[in-house]
Amino acid sequence: MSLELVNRAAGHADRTALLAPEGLFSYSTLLDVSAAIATRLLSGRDDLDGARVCYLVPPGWSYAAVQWGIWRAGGLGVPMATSHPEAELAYVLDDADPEVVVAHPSLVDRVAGIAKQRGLTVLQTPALLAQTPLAVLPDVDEAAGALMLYTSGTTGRPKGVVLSHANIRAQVESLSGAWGWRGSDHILLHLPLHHVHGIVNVLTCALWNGATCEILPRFNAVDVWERLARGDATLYMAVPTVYRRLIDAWDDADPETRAAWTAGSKSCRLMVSGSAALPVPTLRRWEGITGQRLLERYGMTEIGMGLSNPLEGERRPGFVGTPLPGVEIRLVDDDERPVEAGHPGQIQVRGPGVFSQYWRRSAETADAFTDDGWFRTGDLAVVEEGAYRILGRSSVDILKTGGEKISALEIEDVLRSHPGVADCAVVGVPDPEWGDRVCAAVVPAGDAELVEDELRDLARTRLAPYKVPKDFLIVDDLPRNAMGKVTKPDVRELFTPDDA
Ligand code: MLC
Ligand code: AMP
Repeated sequence: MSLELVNRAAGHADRTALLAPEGLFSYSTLLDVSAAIATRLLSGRDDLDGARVCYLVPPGWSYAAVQWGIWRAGGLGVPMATSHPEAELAYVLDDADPEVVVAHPSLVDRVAGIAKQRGLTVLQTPALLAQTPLAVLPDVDEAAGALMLYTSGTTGRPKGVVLSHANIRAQVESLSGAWGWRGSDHILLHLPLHHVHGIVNVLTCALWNGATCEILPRFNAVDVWERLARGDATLYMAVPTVYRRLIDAWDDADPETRAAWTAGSKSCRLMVSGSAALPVPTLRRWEGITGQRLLERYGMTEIGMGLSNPLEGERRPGFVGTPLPGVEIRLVDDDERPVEAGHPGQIQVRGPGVFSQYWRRSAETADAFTDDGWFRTGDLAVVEEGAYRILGRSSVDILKTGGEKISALEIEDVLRSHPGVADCAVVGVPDPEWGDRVCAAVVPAGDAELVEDELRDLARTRLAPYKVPKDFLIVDDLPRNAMGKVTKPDVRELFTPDDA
C-alpha cells in the first residue's frame, strides 16, 4: 500500500495539480516525476527508513515533486528556508543529521559549502527530476515521520517538530471537511514552504483533494491582486501582515484598478487568515474592499490547526472559533486544571494531528506534554459565548512577526556575542504591520562605541532576516525589578513613543 495521498492522486491523474513558475503539471506528472526522484534517493535500497533529506528548493513545481519523492522513498523531509543565511542552514544540517541534501540551482551556492564541510552529498534539481527506470517503491507506514519543521522555543535554538504521515493526514482531513475543500478548488500559494501553513493547509490540502495549487514565486501585493482579478481562484490563505499589505496596495491603486481587483476577489469562496492575531480593523477593512469576511483560525507547527471560525455561520471578529473536527482543546489554569467558560487559561491540545516528538530532544518532548497526552501550547485564551478568543502567549520571549515565530533569547545570544555589548533585551513591540515588531535595547560594554549597523550586520549573518531587530536602542542600563531581573514590559515601553 502506498500513502493515501499518492493513491488519491492516481484518481485524478489528468487534472492540473500545480500551476507553478515552471509551468503547468498534472497529477499524473507529479506521480511519475516523484517516483523518479524516489528511485534516485533510494539508489538501490528498498526504503530510506526515515533517513532525513534536507531540501532547499524555491516554491514551485520542483519543490512539490521533491517533497513527494522523499515521502515515496520512505524519507523524512526537512524543508529548509530559502530566506535563511548559511549559519541558520548549517544549524539545520547539524541538527537534522541528513543523509543527503537536495538543492535547486538558484540556491545551491548557499548550501554546497556547508554540506561539503559535513561530508554530505548535494543532489541538484532538475537532474534529480529527470526520467529514469523506476524502482519498486516501499510501502511507507503512516506512522513514519514525513516532515520535520523547525520552530522556535523559549530556550535554545529552534527544534525540529516531527510530523508523521498520519499526523498530516489527520490535519488535512480535518481541514478538508471543515473548509469544504473540493476538486474544483483553485488556491493561490505564496507562503514560505517550510511551515505548516503553506505546506499542509495550502499545498497538501489542495493535492489531497485533487484541486489546483497555483504557486507564486514570492509574495508581492500587486501580483496577488492581479491574480485575484482574473477571477479563477476559489480559495486564498495568508497571514495578517499579508492582508495588511494587500489593503495598502489597494489604497495606493487608481480607481479603475481597485474596481478590477475588488471584482476579481469576489470569486473566492473562502479567504482564511491565521498564524498570528488578525486585527479587527484589518478584518473589517478587508470585508469593505472585497466583501469577504475573513475566516480566522488558530494553529501551531506542533498541532496543525486547532480552532477555526465556521465555513457556514457567523465568523466573529477577534475570535478563532471552536475546535476543528478531530481536535480536542481545553483551557487550563496554572495547576493544569480545566477552567470554566469565561475564565482565561492555557490552551492544551490532543488529537491525531498532534506531533509526537521534537527531534532528538526527549526531555523537551516530555516537558511539552501532560501525563495524559495533552500538548501544552503556551498560548492563552478564553471562551466567550461558545467561541475561543486568543489572549496572547505565556512567555514574553516568544514573538510573532509577520507570521514567523521567533525567540527573543536566540537573538539576544547573537547580540551578546558582539564584544561591544555588555547586555541586551529583545522585545516584541505591538505593530500594525508585523504584529510584533522585533526591537533590541542594548547596553554597551565599558566605553565601547556601539554602531547600530554593525549590530544589524552581525544579526544578518547569523539569523534569518525576520529575526533581525528593526529598531535598536542604546541604553545605559536595562529596566530591572527589585531582584535585578530585566523587566521586558518596561523594555517594551522604551520603544513606545509617549504619544502612542
Ligand atoms: C520579511 N522581513 C520580515 C518578515 N519577513 N521582518 C519581520 N517579520 C517578517 N515576517 C524583513 C525582510 O527581511 C526585510 O528586511 C524587510 O522585512 C522587508 O521585507 P519584505 O520583502 O517587505 O518582506 P516579504 O519578503 O514581503 O515578507 C513579508 C511576509 C513574509 C509577511 C510576506 O514574512 C511571510 O510570508 N510571512 C508568513 C510566514 C508564515 O507562513 N508563517 C506561518 C508559520 S506556521 P530588510 O532588512 O532586508 O529590509 C504557523 C502555524 C499557523 O504559524 O497557525 O499557521
Ligand atoms: P508556529 O510555532 O510558527 O507554528 O506558530 C504558532 C503560534 O502562532 C501559536 O502558538 C500562536 O501563538 C500563534 N497563532 C497562530 N494562529 C493565531 C491566531 N489566529 N491568533 C493569534 N495567534 C495565533
